[in-house]
Amino acid sequence: MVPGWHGRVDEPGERWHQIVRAWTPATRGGVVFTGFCSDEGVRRNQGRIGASEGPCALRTMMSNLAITGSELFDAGDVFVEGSELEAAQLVYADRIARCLNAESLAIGLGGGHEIAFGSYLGLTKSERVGAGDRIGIINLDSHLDLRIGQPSSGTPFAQALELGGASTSYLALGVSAAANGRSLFDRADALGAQYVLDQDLHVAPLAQLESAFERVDHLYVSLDLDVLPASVAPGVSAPAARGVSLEVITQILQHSAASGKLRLFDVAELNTKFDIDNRTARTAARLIWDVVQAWKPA
Ligand SMILES: [Mn+2]
Repeated sequence: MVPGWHGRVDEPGERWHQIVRAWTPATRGGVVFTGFCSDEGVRRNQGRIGASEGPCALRTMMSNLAITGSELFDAGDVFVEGSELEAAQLVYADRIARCLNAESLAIGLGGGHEIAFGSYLGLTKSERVGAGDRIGIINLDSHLDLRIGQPSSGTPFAQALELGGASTSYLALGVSAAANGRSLFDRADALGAQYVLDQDLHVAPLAQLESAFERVDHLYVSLDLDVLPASVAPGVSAPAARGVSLEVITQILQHSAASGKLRLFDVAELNTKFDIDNRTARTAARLIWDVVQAWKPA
């Protein structure tokens, strides 16, 4: 049995906890989960601490999910020691790169949204991304996370765009005009980033997604659970007053997973301290299931 996975047994091989296996260097394909147990980015960003327990809560809620046909592997957790966030991001990035080299779908379990820079770094380090390949980042988030300065949960995509330059594009979906200052929108414009506000996402922007998929070779989708309404996802570092409906978020994720270009997906900002009846962890687990179910390899 893989640590962290446990649950109900009716018949053999029906639920995720019954089929998940420990990742080894010989693992090829399938779906690989890697945890990033970090509070440090949220602490630096002055949010509510508690995201480091996220991977554990997500495994618990994923345990009883019904199998989908995909092989599942767990590559364990990476921990931030003290305030050594940058060192942990490098360790995590190496694990992600190894999964991607083996043509698995890598799924990162956060942790604060500082997981995202580690995820992006892993993608750029992987052999799947050749010279000149274009990377598309889609971030479902009520925040732009384009802050500059000391790396935190508010900076990952500014870091990614700085590292990736013209080869990397950024689309943020569900951004709250009420929760991001003017300077952040100005920075998004200066960086050539695209964004859609929460108030404009009544339906999934399928045409915009299609054209985003066409323009890239590799897709990385990041889900900050604070993009969901606080009633659906109360257990986050910075709850959204409005948010985007679960139906729209689900559609965006399924569409991305089915694009044939999705290499990497991560879920960030689950804060177990504020999670009422595991509501947020349960929702996140279901969204991960939706991605695994819809995922098409290249
Ligand atoms: Mn975020």
